[in-house]
Amino acid sequence: MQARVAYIHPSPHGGVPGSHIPLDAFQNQPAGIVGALNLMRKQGVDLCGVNEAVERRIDSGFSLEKWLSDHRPNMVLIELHWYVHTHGALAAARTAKEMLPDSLVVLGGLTASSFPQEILSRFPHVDTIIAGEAEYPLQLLATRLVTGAGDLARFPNLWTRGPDDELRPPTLRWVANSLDEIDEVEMSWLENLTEFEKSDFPYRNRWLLVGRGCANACFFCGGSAPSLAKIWGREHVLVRSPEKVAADVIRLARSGVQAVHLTHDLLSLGRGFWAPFFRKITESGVSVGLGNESWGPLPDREFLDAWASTFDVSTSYIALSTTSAWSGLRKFASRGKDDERLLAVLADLAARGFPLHMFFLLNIPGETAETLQRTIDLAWAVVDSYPKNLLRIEAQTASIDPFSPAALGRTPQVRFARPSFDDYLAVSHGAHVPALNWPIHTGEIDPGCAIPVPRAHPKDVMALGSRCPSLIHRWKELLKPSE
Ligand code: B12
Ligand code: SF4
Repeated sequence: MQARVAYIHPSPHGGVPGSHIPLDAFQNQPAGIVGALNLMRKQGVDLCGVNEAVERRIDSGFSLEKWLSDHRPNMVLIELHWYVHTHGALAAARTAKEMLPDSLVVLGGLTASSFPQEILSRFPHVDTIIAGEAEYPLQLLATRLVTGAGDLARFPNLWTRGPDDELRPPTLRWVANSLDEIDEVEMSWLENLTEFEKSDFPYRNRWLLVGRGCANACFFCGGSAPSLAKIWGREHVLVRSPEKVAADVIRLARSGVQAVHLTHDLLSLGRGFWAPFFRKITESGVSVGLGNESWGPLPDREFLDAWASTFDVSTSYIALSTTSAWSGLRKFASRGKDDERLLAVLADLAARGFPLHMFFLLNIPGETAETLQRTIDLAWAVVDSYPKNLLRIEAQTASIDPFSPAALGRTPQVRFARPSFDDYLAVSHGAHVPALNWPIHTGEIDPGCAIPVPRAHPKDVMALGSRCPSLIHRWKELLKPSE
């Protein structure tokens, strides 16, 4: 029997009328799906994959129908991990079912895991949902496809429909307890792999899975400790061994990849992880860049020296999620940063020629015109002092992930409207969703202290606009400056 599986990373909305988001936006695929799909291949299935957003970047006339009719899979795996793909994933499911009525259409990822009942009862084109971590359930699905043996209703994490279309929740929950023996690198099954590797940067880069879960509880985050406990039953952070992660970086570098971006922060993992990781890469002699986002701790000199002597700094980047210039608001987002050190670290990074990405989160509960002005002051101070060719600065308005601490009602100071599945549908085609962005009730939140930087003047603020339009957009909205 033919056992062909197709994996689809959908574009954000698949072309629903009135959409405001480009169809080639959001080209990243979940790093962890690579290993899970490679496990299926080990069971003997023939795997092909397509990234609709990348295909549309290459050719705006790309047709998913045609791709499916060329490959004719008998199982179609559609990724609904990030909620920004909600419309797109459902559009892809419809296309797959209409084209190939006998194929099994499976959805999976964090967002699908958060709304399995809603999706199965409203969208008949979806046959089943893996609501949880996927390695083992996908292996079982692959074996079933190859041998015909196995009852879907008994597979862990799998939501199905019964004979009368009644919804059947999984009878078992499964989470991985090791990711070390899985191939997280091989991706020759993806169409236009080299183009995929050029998403976001002009050189070949890959995201690499370092682990699963996070010990923090930022109010907006659906990957936080309480969220993953709720959505997946993941009670502990799982980290791959530093030697295995290093071996993957070396393998990627030898295949021509110029930079590897890690899903988890080396600084949060600590010296016990990064020291052996760096050592193994130095011993291999490969030249490759590294991408790392700090989840809280700031890098010290020892770490930066080790990084600069191990990796190619020109294709590296370090991301700092400063979040807000007000320490009180940052604390709310579990993103404590030592203010005294922040400016010194920025000077050190600039002197070493590190590409820097700085992220700010706007609209944190408790934000006022004054806290926003101080964030702008800080952003301007960075723009003014950091080498322009090395700096990328971004600001996003806070939104609430499914099952985030905010959506779970675990933010004692502030209550939020719990977003519905329809809110995420609206987000994925760019409609304005106020319920996602504004708290119902703001309590007393300690605003903390401001970082000591000079105040930005209106002309500085406008100059910042070319580096980070969203900061200016929000500033105009809140402060209504007289220019
Ligand atoms: C590193 C990271 C990124 C990296 C990319 C990492 C990558 N390529 O995997 C970058 C910075 C690019 C990124 C971007 C975004 N991110 Co992000 N990211 C993370 C972070 C910190 C770790 C990711 C990780 O390793 N997760 C590991 C686990 C969660 O997933 P996994 O192993 O890769 O995948 C398993 C399952 O999800 C499942 N699965 C996944 N897909 C599929 C598909 C099928 C068919 C099946 C069956 C199963 C399945 O199987 C896998 C194996 O078990 C998480 C937070 C966290 N603690 O997890 C946020 C997080 C996942 N990101 C989030 C968001 C919102 C985004 C953005 C939308 C932000 C934005 N507005 O731009 C974008 C979308 C990117 C895109 N599509 O292009 C939210 C998601 C909430 C939600 N439910 O949608 C999270 C939870 C937290 C957050 N707010 O930042 N992100
Ligand atoms: S946003 Fe916060 S809770 Fe979420 S992964 Fe990052 S550090 Fe962890």
